[in-house]
Amino acid sequence: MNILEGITQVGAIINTTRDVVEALKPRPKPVPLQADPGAAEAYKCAVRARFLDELNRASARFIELRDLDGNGSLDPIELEMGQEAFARLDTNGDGEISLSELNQACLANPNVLNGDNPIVNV
Ligand SMILES: [Ca+2]
Ligand SMILES: [Ca+2]
Repeated sequence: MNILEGITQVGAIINTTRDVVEALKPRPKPVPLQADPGAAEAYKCAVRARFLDELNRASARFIELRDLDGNGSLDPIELEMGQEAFARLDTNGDGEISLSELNQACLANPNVLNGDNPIVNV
């Protein structure tokens, strides 16, 4: 081995040692991802707002389809339901189911708009 080869080998050993030392350096531990409570709450609010918006549109459409006299609300005949069941939905007792009352009924029973006689089971 001549001097030049010796220097090259020493240089390679130094480089390898440097790489090993670098690889063995302690690394900062990754910070575990944590849920941002503010973001989670904002997401929940957005989902609820969208749900309520969809519910409101579905209820409005339901009333539109059944509102035979066009007064914007539903009476027992338009709903095809008995007085007892109707009275449970008619929370203000005015003899009509408003959009708000229908929304409340749907929130209490998500299946309220299903089927041919939708509010029977409320
Ligand atoms: Ca009506
Ligand atoms: Ca009412």
